[in-house]
Amino acid sequence: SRREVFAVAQLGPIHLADDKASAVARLVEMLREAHARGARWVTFPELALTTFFPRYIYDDPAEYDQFYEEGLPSPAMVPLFEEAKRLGVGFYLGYAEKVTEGGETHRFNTAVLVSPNGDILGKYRKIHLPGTKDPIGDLEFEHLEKRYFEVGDLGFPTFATPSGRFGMCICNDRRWPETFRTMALRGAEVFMLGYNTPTRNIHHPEPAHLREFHNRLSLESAAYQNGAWVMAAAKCGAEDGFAMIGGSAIVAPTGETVARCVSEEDEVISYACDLDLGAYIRRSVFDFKRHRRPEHYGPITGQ
Ligand code: CDT
Repeated sequence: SRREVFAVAQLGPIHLADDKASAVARLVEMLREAHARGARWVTFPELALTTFFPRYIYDDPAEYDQFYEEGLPSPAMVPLFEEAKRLGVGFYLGYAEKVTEGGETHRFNTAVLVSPNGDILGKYRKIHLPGTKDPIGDLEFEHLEKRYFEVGDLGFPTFATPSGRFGMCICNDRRWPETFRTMALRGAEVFMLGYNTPTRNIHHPEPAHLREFHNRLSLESAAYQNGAWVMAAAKCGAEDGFAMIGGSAIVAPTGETVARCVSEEDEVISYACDLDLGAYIRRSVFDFKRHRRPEHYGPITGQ
């Protein structure tokens, strides 16, 4: 077996008035707790440095640029990068990324993967952006990810790490089986993801319990159908009164949830994951080479 302790660090609310330094201090505290439990890797949430700002309407980049990071590590991230390197803990971190290349500015909803020795292994830029570009006029809040982010341009890469091959995705990506299958076909044994999921679906009225159920269903099916571990970290609780679900979880390749947060606050969960556990699934029922029939999957690849 190949056992390694993985942690998921759930964040409670970050309010609009909270500064990035206080958010990063909370991440560092959870990193230390994860390290004290023997964790080699920590998964933090999507947009982990700020409130979930796509709920608000801004027109001018001068108003919303405050939420983005430039460079890696950005100045705000430095304490986390330094402490993680000192402790020898690798991590996944979600953040709003602003890049200027060739005189053009781009904004993405991004996650970075950092190795336990402090090397930046790579980035993922969110591909399935939910919500709208223009406000829908909901009385409570909006979901304007298409306004504040471009569709990710890096595909679904996977990364060789000292503990195996990992893939990353972000929030809404977890609802799409193509996300995980693409990474699994590229050899991923661990999927890391962060999320901010409003408790109320403003686009479709549905019973409240479905939000939690669909989160869990997506994580467990992704794990089982690809024979991989899933590390899923929520930012949750009520940010300035806007409620988001918790339910951060570690899911085994059997599809079984082995650890789950019980609060809607900052909370660390961990598990000694056997990375060989998925191998029998990938050798048997989901041996892609022997059993997949891509010649019959035309519509999925747009053929
Ligand atoms: N952050 C994010 O992607 N949230 C979405 C909300 C969907 S409702 C517009 C999610 O899939 O959880």
